[in-house]
Amino acid sequence: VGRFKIIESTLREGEQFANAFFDLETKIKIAKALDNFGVDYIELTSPVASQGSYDDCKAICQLGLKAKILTHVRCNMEDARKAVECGVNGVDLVIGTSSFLREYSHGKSMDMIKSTALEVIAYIKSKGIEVRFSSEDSFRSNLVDILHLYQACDKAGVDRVGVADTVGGATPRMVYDLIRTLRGCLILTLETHFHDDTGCAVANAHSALEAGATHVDTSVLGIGERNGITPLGALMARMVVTAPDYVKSKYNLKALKSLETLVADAVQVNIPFNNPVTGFCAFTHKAGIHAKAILANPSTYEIIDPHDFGMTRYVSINSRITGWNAVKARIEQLGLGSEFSDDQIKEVTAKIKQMADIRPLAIDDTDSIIRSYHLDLQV
Ligand code: HCA
Ligand code: CU
Repeated sequence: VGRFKIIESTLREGEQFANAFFDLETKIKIAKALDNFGVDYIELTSPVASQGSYDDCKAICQLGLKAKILTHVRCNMEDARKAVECGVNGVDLVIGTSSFLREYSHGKSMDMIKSTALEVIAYIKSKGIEVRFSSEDSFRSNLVDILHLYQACDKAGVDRVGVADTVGGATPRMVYDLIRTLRGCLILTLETHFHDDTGCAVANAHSALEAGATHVDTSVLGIGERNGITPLGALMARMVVTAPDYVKSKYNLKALKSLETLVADAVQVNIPFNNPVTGFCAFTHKAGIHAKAILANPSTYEIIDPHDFGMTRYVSINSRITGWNAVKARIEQLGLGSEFSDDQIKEVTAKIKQMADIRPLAIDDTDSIIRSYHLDLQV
């Protein structure tokens, strides 16, 4: 599970998000922010899509980023030539292998797919460029078919093969089984791509890594076709718990919030309230029982240390489920700690609860309950 690599696809899969329109300036900002975060690869929209996509791909290749630049094209010679022209470090080839896609999309047989794939791989390798071959809709493809295809690609010197849950229907167990099987057939460098239609994209990525996958595709906030793919931030949250040393040393976790804000603004959405790590309440503790324990030792109710991501925890006292230990902590924050006895804190807590039974309270409301109680103490 340890040493996985990220193929960041905000500028490819993410461009397939309903709201996405990235001009070159925005693409450059996002590419630099991803590079600063420490992703291994940045994947760009196919240069065949439009003239603008072609020009932007070239421009981003010339930025001299640490991350390797990939573009993502259909598995044919024409697309491959365009990709190579742009100066990318690698080309991600994709073709549908499920019967759905063979029948209703490109109409090719498995034999045709294989012979084209081998020709295209040989061409890209001859240019000294990295090449990956992926079968779209892998989980609804015939296992024997894709195994033979991957093995042929492997023999032809492909750098990675890719597995994609294009429709988001796979479960963590299905993922584990398929990745294990491929590893058992000596396919050693395995990229994985999970859509989130059934809410399993992060769990599936984790399961893939457990089974021996080496690369995971992500996008910032998970943006992509339909409801998107494995979100970079949620994967970081998952993996900082699973492999803390690797994740903390490799990725610039403190830059996550600003990266997400950049992309959220670019596509005009908000960071979801319940987003792992960066959602506004991700480190807010409310119930009195929780607050007491959190104040004594944060690990009691936090699996992730907010400071690893440059975030802060917040103990809410603005509700009827608060407790006097939490109120005491707030009183100390207000610099009034030495002026209240424990009994007085319990009394002011009762006042807060009384008020909170009547209406929702904001932090200012509870602060002023504390302050006016404090004033009354002095007369
Ligand atoms: C699509 C293509 C893809 C490709 C994934 C890959 C998918 O938009 O359908 O290259 O591995 O989800 O299958 O994003
Ligand atoms: Cu996809």
